Amino acid sequence: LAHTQTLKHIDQARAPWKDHRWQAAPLLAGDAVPAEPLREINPADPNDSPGTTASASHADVQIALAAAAPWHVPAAQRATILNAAADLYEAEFGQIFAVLAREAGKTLPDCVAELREAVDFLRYYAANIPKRSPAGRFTCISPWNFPLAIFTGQIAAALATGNAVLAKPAEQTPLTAHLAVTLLHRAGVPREALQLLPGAGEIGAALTSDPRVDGVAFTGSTETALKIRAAMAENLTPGAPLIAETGGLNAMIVDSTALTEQVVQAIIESAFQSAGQRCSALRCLYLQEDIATDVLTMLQGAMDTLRLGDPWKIATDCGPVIDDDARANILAHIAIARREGRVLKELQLPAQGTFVAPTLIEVSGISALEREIFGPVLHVARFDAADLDRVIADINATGYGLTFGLQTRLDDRVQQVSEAIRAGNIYVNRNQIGAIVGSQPFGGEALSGTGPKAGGPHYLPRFCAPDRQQAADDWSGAAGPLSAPS
Ligand code: UN1
Repeated sequence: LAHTQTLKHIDQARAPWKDHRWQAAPLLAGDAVPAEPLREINPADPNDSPGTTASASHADVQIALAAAAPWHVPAAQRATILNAAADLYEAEFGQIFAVLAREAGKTLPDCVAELREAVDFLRYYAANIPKRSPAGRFTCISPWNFPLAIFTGQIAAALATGNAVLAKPAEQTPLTAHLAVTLLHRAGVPREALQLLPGAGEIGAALTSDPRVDGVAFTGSTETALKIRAAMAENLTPGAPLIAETGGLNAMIVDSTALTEQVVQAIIESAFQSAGQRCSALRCLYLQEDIATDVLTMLQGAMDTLRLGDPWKIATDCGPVIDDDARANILAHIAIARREGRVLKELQLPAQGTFVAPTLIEVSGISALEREIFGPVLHVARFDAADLDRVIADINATGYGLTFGLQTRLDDRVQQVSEAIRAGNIYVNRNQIGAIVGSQPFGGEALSGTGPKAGGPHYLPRFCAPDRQQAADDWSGAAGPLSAPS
């Protein structure tokens, strides 16, 4: 009953925002150059527009860079203001859930998780400010898949340490970003310390290749991270930090001692929650031969119970993918598998909206995947106990190292496999999405990111003025951040 009442409460808080039109525009410490606003579309319903966006221009980038000023107040005052912003986020949960659903296609459980994570970032960083000077001007470039949590996490880290932030949200989710920045300003963050520049990749490029920028936080594709690193090396002061969280090709190994019902639940959540649009999501499932047929039967049964549809509906498990381009990209991949007769299961699609049906595809192994498929597509391979070392080698050979899941009841195997797998986050006997700020910091290795992990103790120091020797060591790339696999 308590649960039902909570849902009713959420529903009531969201209701006034069902037909609201939000507006996104540059929020600068100066006057922006007016631009023609473009209409945004709800990915679940092409007839619904959540609002309009006026993008930032190159002139706006110049205005923002000239006006940016580090947040020179005592750390305790910054902490008070970031905590006040967290309070405002919580108070505005109805509006936040509504914009997340209508702009990003987020289901209610995803909205709850996203607000929780954003608030946790604000409070965690506010409570852990190091006694060091800020880097200076920090560009934060965030992805559409966590338009509130990752957007807020980057900004909160840069602000907590006293930087001036230039925030470039994903092109697909400017409305959520605009609302977030409005709340941060209302809580007391000065405009000079936090400016918003919605726009396409070229705005991000301008904000990462100007010598006035002292550091960059980026979450998105590995390809873009490599371009940013090159642009920074050419234009920025040597040692300027790049904190990148990028893609993954994440695997889970299930051995024959695992608890099968628990495994099926963990697989469903890891592969299909958020319509598979998390960089942490499970892409390739390895089942030990002895139990593979049983697990696959249960998994397909569990997929049948997934409710695919309007994310505004409380019962929906799986919403749309972000836009037409994303859908076309995923469907092209499924089409190849279908032609090769490898599709084991595919659900029915809703009549409209940019949906991709949760799909199960058989593969020989992870090396058959050429790229990260960012959607509700799960690949499954079988392995024999004697092949475990080869499976681990294949997973490491992808060059990525973001998340990894292991399901087993053998303690020795937990030890052995987690030492052998290269991944930033290894999860044992649970799902492999949903890192927790403070207790499970999130980040990748190798092609999956530079570290340090967000929501962990080493993150904030990277937003501070580097000590020169440390900076030289970092930049030499000795640890191989974003290096290609050897
Ligand atoms: C991402 O998908 O870009 O562990 C990051 C999770 C999230 C982080 C995912 N907190 O699912």
